[in-house]
Amino acid sequence: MIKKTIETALNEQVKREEFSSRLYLAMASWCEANGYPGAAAFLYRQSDEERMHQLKIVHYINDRGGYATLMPLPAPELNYHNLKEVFEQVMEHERYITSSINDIYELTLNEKDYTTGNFLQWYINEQIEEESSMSKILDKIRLVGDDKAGMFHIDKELEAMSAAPVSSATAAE
Ligand code: OFO
Repeated sequence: MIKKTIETALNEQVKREEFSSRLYLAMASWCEANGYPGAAAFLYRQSDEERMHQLKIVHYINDRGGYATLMPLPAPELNYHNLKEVFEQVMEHERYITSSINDIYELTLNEKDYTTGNFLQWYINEQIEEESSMSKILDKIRLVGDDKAGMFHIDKELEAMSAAPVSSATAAE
């Protein structure tokens, strides 16, 4: 049976992952409406991934005898000046998510809940990957600056990156 402190912390993470999904959906919509179809496809896919991250925690809490609940979410940002700003905010958000996962991991050690600590390892690894790929994308965007041809190329690259299906198998582990 999961401890109340851990259940509460995990439910907070359910909320954060759900917010991530909404945030990336809002960003995807902005990209689609502003001439970046590749970035839009990439962010729609990220939004789906975040939903999988959320579901995985929901199932885990319930499987351990807790109760996964949903909370009210703040409205995501709807207006961006350019693609650089979008990905700067993605980067900032991913760093925030990483630190929230680390905080819960620390709590599991203090509470001696090694099972949940083990469960969180998947998220720790996922955050390493996400931060690294977002930082590479942001570097490229910063490099091309205002060059339209360069930006077109990046958008195509993002489109190619979005082709891989969202792995529900991983989320269902
Ligand atoms: Fe859920 O990994 Fe990004 O936020």
